[in-house]
Amino acid sequence: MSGDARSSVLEQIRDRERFLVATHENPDGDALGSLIAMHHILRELGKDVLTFMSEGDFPLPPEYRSLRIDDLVHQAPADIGQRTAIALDCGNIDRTPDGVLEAAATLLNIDHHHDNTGFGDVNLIEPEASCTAEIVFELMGRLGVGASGEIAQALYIALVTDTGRFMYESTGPAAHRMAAALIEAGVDVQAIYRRLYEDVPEAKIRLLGRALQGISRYDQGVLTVATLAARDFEELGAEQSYSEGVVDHLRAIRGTRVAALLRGLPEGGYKISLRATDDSVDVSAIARAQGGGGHRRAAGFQSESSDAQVIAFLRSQIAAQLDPQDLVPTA
Ligand SMILES: [Mn+2]
Repeated sequence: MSGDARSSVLEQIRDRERFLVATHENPDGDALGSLIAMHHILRELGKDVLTFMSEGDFPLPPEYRSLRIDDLVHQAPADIGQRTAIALDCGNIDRTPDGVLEAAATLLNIDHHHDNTGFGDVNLIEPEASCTAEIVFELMGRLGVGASGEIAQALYIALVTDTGRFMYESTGPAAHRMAAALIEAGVDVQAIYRRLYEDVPEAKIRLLGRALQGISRYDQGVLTVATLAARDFEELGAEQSYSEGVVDHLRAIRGTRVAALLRGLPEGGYKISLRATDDSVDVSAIARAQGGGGHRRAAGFQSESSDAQVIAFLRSQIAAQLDPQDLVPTA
């Protein structure tokens, strides 16, 4: 389906000499893993490559803090106009730093979000890929680069986190084949598992506890919501990124179709993370209505409204998408 875009990306990577790789704000495992892997792949090919990340993205969430990010820049380099930029895992250009990618000679957009806005000069969008790293992995093979230690580890972290440890619906044979290849390349599965999921700061678990204490359910439980105020983070000494993963616990509650976590921002307003349990509600459409985006079952947006207004908005959006009989309580 995206064969032309793929050949075009491969051609650009082979022909160009200077690159800048970038990803979306508040980078997750797939964003960071794809970014680091692509950086190393380009280096293996003998290219000049810079990694762009905003200063605001630091500190990274604790589980990713040990990842080494080489050739890091926080500003557009002076020669950005001669560089080929590669955006990884970015659904839309608004989730990337102002003006940096647009200034590049060519912009390659590599992503797996179905609602990707196609902002690149070349758009390699593969919605059936479980993670952006899966696309990077495939490109790597075609470029004749092997999965060396750091590349393999970065790709594996991306794969494990974006597939929900190989459990989300997007997890197919390709994801498992990729995992097998990375393990053969020497990835230490247990060490990565420990680092991602079992080296959790106490404040993060306490924050989860606070969120779970305050769960609200609406419309016979179809919508499950928890709210964390900016004050909760302060009181617990929790960083913003510590709320990552809370929404997955909400989604697991029986009867839930949509789970929402409202995270109060220090500057006011909320970041809203949405998860759907099945395809009866497309949460990316709800997020897009507020300037956000994402996947059908995982999306997010930001709002200046009050929590009550956000919840009223979510309820009306869900009701508009659901069959009336879906709102009948289930056993
Ligand atoms: Mn992703």
